[in-house]
Amino acid sequence: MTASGLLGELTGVGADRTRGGYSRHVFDAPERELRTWFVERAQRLGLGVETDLNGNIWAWWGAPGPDAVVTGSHLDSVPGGGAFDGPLGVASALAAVELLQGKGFRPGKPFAVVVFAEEEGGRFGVPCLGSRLLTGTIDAGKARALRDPDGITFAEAAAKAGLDPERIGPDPERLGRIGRFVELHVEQGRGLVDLGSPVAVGSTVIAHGRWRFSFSGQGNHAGATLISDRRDPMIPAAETVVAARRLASTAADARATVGRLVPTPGGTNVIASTVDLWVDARVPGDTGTLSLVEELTGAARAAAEAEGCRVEITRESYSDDVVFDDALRRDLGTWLGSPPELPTGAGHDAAILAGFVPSGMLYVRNPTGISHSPEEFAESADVDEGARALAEVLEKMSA
Ligand code: HGY
Ligand code: MN
Ligand code: MN
Ligand code: MN
Repeated sequence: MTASGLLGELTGVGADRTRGGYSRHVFDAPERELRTWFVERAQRLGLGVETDLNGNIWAWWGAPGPDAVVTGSHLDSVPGGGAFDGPLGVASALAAVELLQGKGFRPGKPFAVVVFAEEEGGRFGVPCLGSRLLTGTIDAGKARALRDPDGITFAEAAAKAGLDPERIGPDPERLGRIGRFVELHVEQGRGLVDLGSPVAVGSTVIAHGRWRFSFSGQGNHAGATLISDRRDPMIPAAETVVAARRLASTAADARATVGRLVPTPGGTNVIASTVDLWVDARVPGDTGTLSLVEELTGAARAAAEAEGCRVEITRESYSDDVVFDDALRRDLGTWLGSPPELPTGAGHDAAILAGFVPSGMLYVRNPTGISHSPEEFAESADVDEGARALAEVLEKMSA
């Protein structure tokens, strides 16, 4: 089955009728359906499948072992996301195995396809949760206690999915098996369109993090409360949204986004008592993101004080700049006839693993250049070209 054919099997799973696109979040019904699809497809290729203590799925071609060649990505999405971000890398990995098996290739070293859990953080708020747990780069207790919008903890959701919540945490045994890791991913920008190439090699991932700003004031009646008597948390929240854009516009190559803002109680005729918003900040380099957020914190505190409100700011996740392994990056380029190399502002599990094992990425052209949106796209011809490129490099890595 080609990668485009495998992807086609996922059409409609988790389609979000209200927001458009796909909403597939760790351990929810659509994501569990994708897990079942992956296990079934991997077993059809004769791969041995196991779900690890953090909900990541490993499909081994032959016996698990050290110095393994591992490829894969994620199946979960952002709310209302596209069809390719994540599943493209998983479908291409399965298609690459089938291509290699079809030509009679057998890996000369342990070989696995992996699906990481909750890469988008769309349910529990921390991106790359599965790969952070695998590598021990998130405190296990903090991870277990993460709550989704309905108040369900990750531990409770994991238990319902059949995991032992007490075992959630670092997995040095499985991490220790990985020799090198390559993730194929749809490009989340227009680089390849402008360069006229179907595939690129990843070079860097810029630093990025997520902060929660919780503003609290006095809930009250929208009609019976004079402006002079208000302590409306929506005001400093709105000023913080605008300040984030202003600060990101003045810092080189910076990005700051507020895509999620939740007033409580959320009535049209009600002055909110609290407003929570989340800032996604990303600036290349090892200090830019943190200093942008520091300035934003000052602006938020001043705005809150001016309105007689309080604000509490919590860092929910942060990742430093990542440069992918130099030797692997050069090998990927040589093996694929020197395709373009692309930096990215998008986070990936490969960037989490890069701190522990030589990791690299391949990108597949996205003609719209749009991602985290139903408009995310990749032509079938490019999808299948990407799977062939992945098969090529995996064969070289596991010979
Ligand atoms: O947010 C990101 O950059 C990635 O899609 N998780
Ligand atoms: Mn994404
Ligand atoms: Mn992704
Ligand atoms: Mn009333």
